[in-house]
Amino acid sequence: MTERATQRLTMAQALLAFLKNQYVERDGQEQPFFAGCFGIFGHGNIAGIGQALQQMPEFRYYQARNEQAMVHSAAAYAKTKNRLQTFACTSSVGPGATNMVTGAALATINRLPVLLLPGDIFARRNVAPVLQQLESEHTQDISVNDCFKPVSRYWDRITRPEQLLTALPEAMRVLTSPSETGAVTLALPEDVQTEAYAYPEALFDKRVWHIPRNRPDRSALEQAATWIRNSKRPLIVAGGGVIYAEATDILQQMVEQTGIPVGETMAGKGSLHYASPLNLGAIGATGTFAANRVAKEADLVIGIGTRYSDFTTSSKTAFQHPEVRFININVAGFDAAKHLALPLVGDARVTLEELLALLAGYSVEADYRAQAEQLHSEWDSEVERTYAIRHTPLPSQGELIGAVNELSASDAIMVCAAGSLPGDLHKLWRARHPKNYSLEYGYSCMGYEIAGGLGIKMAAPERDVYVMVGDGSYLMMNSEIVTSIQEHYKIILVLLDNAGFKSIGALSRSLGQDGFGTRYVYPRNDAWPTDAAGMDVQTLPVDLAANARSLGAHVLACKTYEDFVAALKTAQTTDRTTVISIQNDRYVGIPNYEGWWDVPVAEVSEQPSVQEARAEWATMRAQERDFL
Ligand SMILES: Cc1ncc(C[n+]2csc(CCOP(=O)(O)OP(=O)(O)O)c2C)c(N)n1
Ligand SMILES: [Mg+2]
Repeated sequence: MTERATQRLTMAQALLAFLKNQYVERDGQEQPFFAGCFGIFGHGNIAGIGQALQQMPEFRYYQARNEQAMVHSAAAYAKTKNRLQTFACTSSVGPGATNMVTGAALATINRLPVLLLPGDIFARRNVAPVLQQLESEHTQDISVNDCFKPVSRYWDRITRPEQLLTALPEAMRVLTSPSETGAVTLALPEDVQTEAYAYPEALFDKRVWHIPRNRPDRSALEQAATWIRNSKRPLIVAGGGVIYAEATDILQQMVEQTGIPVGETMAGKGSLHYASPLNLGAIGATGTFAANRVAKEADLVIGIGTRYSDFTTSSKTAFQHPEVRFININVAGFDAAKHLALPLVGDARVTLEELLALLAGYSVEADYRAQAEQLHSEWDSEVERTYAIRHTPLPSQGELIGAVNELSASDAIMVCAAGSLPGDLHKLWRARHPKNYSLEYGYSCMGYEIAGGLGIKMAAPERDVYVMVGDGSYLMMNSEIVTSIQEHYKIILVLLDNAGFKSIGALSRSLGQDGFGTRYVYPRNDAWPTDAAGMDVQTLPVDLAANARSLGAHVLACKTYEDFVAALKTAQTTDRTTVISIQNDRYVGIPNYEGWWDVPVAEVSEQPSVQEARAEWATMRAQERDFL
């Protein structure tokens, strides 16, 4: 037997030495898969991963403020890099670890690769309970890190150093798989991280993971072409997969050649330039009247890279043609099969190339194309109208969105995640390139915005990054302003303060509940003032501009639309993270344009407003389709 070459390293050192040598390649372009490691140290990782990072400065360590935030930064980075590069994230045991669970869920829902390395309780157990250990009287084989199982696409616990030899290739397979990717969690007991093992040298060889562009089944493709040729009113629903697969050019070619109009999902917005005459804009609950009218009568829906969330389908009410059927192009068989579609399981770009070749000479009827183009231009006028509103004394959100859109460079990236902004932006933002509109709407996680903006800026330092964030999200997590200052990644933060939850306030009113629990005001007589209290409320003594300033940001506080425009121009010239704060009106909303979202209303209530809302809900609920 030949003796294999080995290297004696701690488990943590071996893990990082492996990660450093992992590369990916797509379309012949190769790059390292990991850009470094975010981390917050405690006893659960300082002597293991911490020591290894210290010893390996070429695998760059980034200090974060909050473990949840660092996972958001990593996910946003991966999103911007079309999932071809990401970060590892190291935490201590216990609270540091469980802080990452929300980030893991977000990454997995959005199909974004992140590698999570939570510290874990001692494998040798004799000193238990270690500080922060949650014990179980039924088993010693459990820790809080088991919480990562449902939110990870691959989960493992490394209880012996040599288990890395089998765990790491699996972790990489999942992280680099377009269909399986998401959070990968390797729980690392704090003692095992520091233990040495003679690792085979081959573990540290440079390894290049090919990212495939899989092609769908040929007969399914031919059938899809026949279905398209036979349809009268086909509609494309463009999802995030179009952008990740870099299929935007071929999509545009397909649209021009066939005349099939396009509605865009939250993740898919930017698939086509907003001015493209067959781009009907946002589809679904937060959609445009253009996309929603065409969806209603479509007899064939071609979903590309979409998971058909309830926002996209208006809770299954968007597609009302009695014979409507679906063709789904998706790397994941799971998504391709939704709505009992004809599944084209494959990469969006190569699938569209093959499909387009089969559609040579085909185009929709001229009337249909003209109708779609007409709707596109009517919608564009509606955006224009909304951008031009000058509401006083407090500006409207629509005009502020318009200002950011019009004053930002066309290659900038706008980031958002939760609140009333995503719906308004989905409708109103004029996306000028595939990365212009970066919404996290899979998990719609309040607190993602600033951390996400940082990750995006790290992925695209040459571009301006505009983080649009509500006061609620800002209060939930603004800590990464500090990291952005520390690492000299400048983000421009547009903070829209409406003293509470404008979005959930409006939702609450639509359910007959009068905004209960959604205003940032003092309780009165031990009760919550609803919207009925009007201005007769005591507001909170909170100064978010001062808060941002205290974290080291440059702050521009504005009152009027004119101040805001001036601040946007100034923000482009500052040397560090800049916060533009402005109050806006809780009650001036962007209308619903023929979309719907199923939020069930209480079946029993003493309030007539709730009873009415329930009756209205029941009529819409009846329109939900099964697609069998
Ligand atoms: C972590 C998290 N908690 C709760 C929610 C539910 N939620 C959605 S929007 C929202 C209010 C957001 O407030 P703000 O950021 O001020 O935005 P606004 O609605 O005022 O535009 C809440 C509580 C969420 N999306 N994420
Ligand atoms: Mg708010």
